[in-house]
Amino acid sequence: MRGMLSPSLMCADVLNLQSELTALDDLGVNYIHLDFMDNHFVPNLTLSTEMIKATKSVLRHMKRDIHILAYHPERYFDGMDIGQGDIVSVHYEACDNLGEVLDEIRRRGASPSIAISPDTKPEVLLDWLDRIDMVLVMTVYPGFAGRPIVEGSLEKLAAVRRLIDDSGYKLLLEVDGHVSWELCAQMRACGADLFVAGSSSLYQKGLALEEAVARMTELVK
Ligand code: S6P
Ligand code: MG
Repeated sequence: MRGMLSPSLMCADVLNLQSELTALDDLGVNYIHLDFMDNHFVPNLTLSTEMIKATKSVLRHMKRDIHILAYHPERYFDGMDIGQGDIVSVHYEACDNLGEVLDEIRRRGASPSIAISPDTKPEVLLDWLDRIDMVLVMTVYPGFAGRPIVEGSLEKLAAVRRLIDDSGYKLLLEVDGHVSWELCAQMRACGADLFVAGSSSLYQKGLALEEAVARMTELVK
């Protein structure tokens, strides 16, 4: 399988989200990364549930890659109208009833995924691999765009890939945080399938979107 882009909408022009979405869709991008934050699990707020729900009405081919950086993520599922075709990542560190949350995502027809923050060990995933379709590895401390990569993140990404492959389950692996022009090919070599493209690549100021998408698609192929 080729590596796929998931541009992060919080890094796009937030005053023109509809045209940003349409442009990516027209370029054949596979996923759009939608961050939801509660200002508790992480000290920030980004897209609202209402905005995430509204993306459904404009997307044609692109699928929603929803990343919930919040405690009690299940409280927001109705508001985002999660369902068929969506990937929904919830944080291991934010759920005290992880199994129920994952099952609820599946019950709604979406693909459950576990996100792990930089200080969380890959081994915590072992108990959950049969209930998820993807693992999201955060390679920066979550909450903001433009953060530096956490040391040891590439090794961790490779370790998660090995852990998944050794289990025999066929799961996607997404990398989120400082997926830069310089690092994205190395992240691909570490086994990532889905690349969150933000301010350190696609949304660097002054780049034409079409060229940036083509260049990054080539780097992670
Ligand atoms: C932030 C969020 C991420 C960012 C992305 C930004 O915690 O989950 O998805 O939008 O990491 O990319 P960059 O290249 O600015 O780090
Ligand atoms: Mg994210």
